[in-house]
Amino acid sequence: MSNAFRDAVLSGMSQPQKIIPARFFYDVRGSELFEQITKQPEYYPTRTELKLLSAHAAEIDTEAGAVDALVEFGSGSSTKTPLLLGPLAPPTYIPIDISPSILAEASEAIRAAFPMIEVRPIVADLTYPLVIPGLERPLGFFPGSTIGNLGPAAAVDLLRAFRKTLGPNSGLVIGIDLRKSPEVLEAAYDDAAGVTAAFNLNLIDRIDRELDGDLDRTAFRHRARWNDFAGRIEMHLEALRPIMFHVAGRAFTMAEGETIHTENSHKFYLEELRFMARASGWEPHRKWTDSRDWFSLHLWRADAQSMQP
Ligand code: AVI
Repeated sequence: MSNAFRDAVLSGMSQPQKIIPARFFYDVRGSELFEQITKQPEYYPTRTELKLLSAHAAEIDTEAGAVDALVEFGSGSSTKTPLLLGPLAPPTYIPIDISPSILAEASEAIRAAFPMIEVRPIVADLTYPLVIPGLERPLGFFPGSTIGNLGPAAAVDLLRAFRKTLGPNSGLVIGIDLRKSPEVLEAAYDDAAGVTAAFNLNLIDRIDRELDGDLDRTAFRHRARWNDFAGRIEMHLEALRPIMFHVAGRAFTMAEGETIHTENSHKFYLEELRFMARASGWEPHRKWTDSRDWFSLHLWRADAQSMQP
């Protein structure tokens, strides 16, 4: 991991627009800060999705039909899962995550809460299709609008990988954030308590700690901007003054106002999501939104025509 991080930072810092991929936010401190973000009053996605899940889990169960396993991609601490596992009561729950420790802890919690359900955790990078033996009618679960952190091509690749992993008789429940006013979005990614700022600036600390960096955290500030053309919130770390620093023995400079682009969080029109589903081997079946149309929950079914099992 630390080599992948070093390679990404060295190559990203050498580009005209400096960039560090958002997946590197999530060291132990970054994951804690993300948990705190989800509780901030301005960060509506988690709360809204939880409400949608509790309101519609029974309907999701009916619409999904018989399911032999719930397969959660990037399950992390599996906090939203009980809302679906209750009504669905599948024989098996398969959480997939890259972090063995988080996966083990979450699996124990689910076993304790649902002793009738067999929990079969898999440590894996969810970006590649997996072979999971014995799945006949699985239901995938990918909450949190994590799909929005990818660009359009990578999002379709990931959804195709899910389709391959789950097979021809599967479904997918996916939570996706929707377009709304830039004021609401910019506040959600720049909360008054400064938690999102700390989450973004933690990348500077991580570089210093893990890559022998000498970046001064106080020389940067957190920026969250809505990019209307691309339909995404962008997070940047902006240099407050001209700076020079080292990472893994290499020197870099930044001018005042120059930024490191650290995250994209795409927000979608419902219509775009139909195209995205169909482009990746899924057929939209049902969708649910909150009263403000801020967040959406979807049930897609495998499109049997679109690819070989
Ligand atoms: C994990 N992901 C869906 C979050 C988002 O909203 O894009 C990450 C995040 N970044 C800043 N706040 C939350």
